[in-house]
Amino acid sequence: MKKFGVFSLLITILSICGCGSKPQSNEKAEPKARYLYPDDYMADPAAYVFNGRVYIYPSHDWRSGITYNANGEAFQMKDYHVFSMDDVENGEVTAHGKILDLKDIPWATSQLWDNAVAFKNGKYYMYFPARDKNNVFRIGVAIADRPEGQFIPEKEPIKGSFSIDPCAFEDNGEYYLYFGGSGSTPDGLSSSLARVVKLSGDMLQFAEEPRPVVLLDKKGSPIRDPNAQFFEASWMHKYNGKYYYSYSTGHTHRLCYATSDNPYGPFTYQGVILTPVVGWTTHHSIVEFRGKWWLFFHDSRPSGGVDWLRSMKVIELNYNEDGTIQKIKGGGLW
Ligand code: FUB
Repeated sequence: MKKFGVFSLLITILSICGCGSKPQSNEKAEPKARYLYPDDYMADPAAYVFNGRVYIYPSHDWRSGITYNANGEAFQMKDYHVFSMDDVENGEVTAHGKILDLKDIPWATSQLWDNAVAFKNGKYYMYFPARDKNNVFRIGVAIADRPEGQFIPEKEPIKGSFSIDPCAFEDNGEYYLYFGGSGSTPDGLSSSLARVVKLSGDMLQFAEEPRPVVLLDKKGSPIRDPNAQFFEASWMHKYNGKYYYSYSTGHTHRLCYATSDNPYGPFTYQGVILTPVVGWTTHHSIVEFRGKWWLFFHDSRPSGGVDWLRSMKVIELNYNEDGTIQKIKGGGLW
């Protein structure tokens, strides 16, 4: 995440007070989105249905004292919590508490960012990124018997893993991990490339070399428009037999999506799911629960626009008859 600066902060402040002289959008906050946990800052909400309930696994933002810089070091998350509910619209959100702590992960040193959880053969597997002892982002696994945790981390990260924002996805009994984020490759290069990899049968390793997630425009050419290019925040869901790959465009602050007939892609760009929110980052998950589809996401409105103090939200997501997703307004002014 190479991104923050005074300009970013200024834009965010203008977004919040709605007083930018040249706003790039005049959208108002989406009224129907529900903040899920006003008691604390939680971001990157990864939502799943386990045992008839929705479980949400966010990143846990806090005031570490580090403010914005080019490497995203303001995001010093050091533990994970889990939340659940049985009614997305109005139900009580149960906070189950802490499920994994940085100090208990032998290989990790900092920055527990967006995670993902998968269920297989009676166990829950959490995939999470963190910086290792060489300051490189790797992806680790932690295992639990229940969705509420506790999650016990493996001693080493996944062999050959790198980067951030894992998304675990099950399809016909095979498990895939989508991941990647600009600036978080081992060589430190900015790489706007997502990866997809099949997981091993024991869920603890990659079963193959990660492959690029190829995103094409409607003419079949690689996407060059910054408003549509991948930056971070991979998510995969399936709808009517099609694979929907969604992601953040980073510097242009949109959540976009592309579809394919194959979980490996290539994916054809379809459009914007969520226009910019208040705050620099945008990150989400999409899940079906009791016949409705939901977009879980975050924004920085409750913190007064602090990019690294985000709050998780949810809003219903609707499809058109042709399978395209109806665009949702994020309420930001980027
Ligand atoms: O929460 C830390 C990082 O911010 C995530 O990994 C990115 O996707 C962005 O939301």
